[in-house]
Amino acid sequence: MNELKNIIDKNQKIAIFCHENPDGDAVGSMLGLGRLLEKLWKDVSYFSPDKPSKMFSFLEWFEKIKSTFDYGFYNLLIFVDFSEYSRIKTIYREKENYFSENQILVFDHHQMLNPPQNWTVVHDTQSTSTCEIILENTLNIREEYYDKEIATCLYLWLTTDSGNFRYDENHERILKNALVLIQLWADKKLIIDNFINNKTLWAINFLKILLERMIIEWDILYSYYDVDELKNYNIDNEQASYWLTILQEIKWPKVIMTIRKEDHLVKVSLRSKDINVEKIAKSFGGGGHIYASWFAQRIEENFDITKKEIIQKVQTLLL
Ligand SMILES: [Mn+2]
Repeated sequence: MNELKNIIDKNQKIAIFCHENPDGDAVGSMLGLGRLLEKLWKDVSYFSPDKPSKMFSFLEWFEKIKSTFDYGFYNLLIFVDFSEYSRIKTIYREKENYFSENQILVFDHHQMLNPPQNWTVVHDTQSTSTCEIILENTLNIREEYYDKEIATCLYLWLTTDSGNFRYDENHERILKNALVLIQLWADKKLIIDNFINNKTLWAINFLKILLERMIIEWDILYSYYDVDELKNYNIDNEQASYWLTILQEIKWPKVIMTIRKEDHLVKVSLRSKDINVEKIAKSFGGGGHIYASWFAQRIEENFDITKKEIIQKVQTLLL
């Protein structure tokens, strides 16, 4: 893509943003792309609306990610893994004009509605990750700058979002790209050791709570928590929601969910092996992937009532 090459060549001072509550795809694509740009002698800054989970802190350059933005001078702003201002709302709301006055480059795989005039978009909803889009669109123009660290960052999505090749449909494309990253010396062991095989006893104790609260209703299995509880276990949101991967290993339920209270919102993550949970999530105004999706609902009265309403609605959608 020549347009992409031109934009990168022309602009020196660059700020990269990921979405709030960043997942592996967001952190991996931000740090991987950022390192590639720094190797091209660009001046790169990294911003996240909130502090990324310490689960990703093993990545080199993780500490470069700042959670307050300076609204200073940049030639180019890059958005990775999101294409709606609502996903960087704490940064956006402070100075909305700033974003309409700057040149913006977007890498994303989520559904996108009419991008504004000042955006250049590298977009593929068929792709399961932004890491993959970045790899496919930059390796061909800048292969000589790729190194082990870039490949390791971009590999992160395969362990996190793709769950080590468990959640996705497009096996050929994913495995091909995994091979490309491995040939570029992506450190798969570093990621597995630090992301999978590293649970603290605190985190396991929290899993115990989730299992105790587990409820089975018809074809739905769910558990729930309040994010305020997490500080008792010394874990963050990303570490807590990781346990959904254990619940989803249970054989029979059609839909597996974790329901968490976060201030005045209820946030729901859905998993399935054979039901399109993306459709369910969309009917609540959320989104995601076919077998892994999420949505949020506002609490009107209290957490229990909202939780109950959500379960009932999901049940009717399953009929
Ligand atoms: Mn993503």
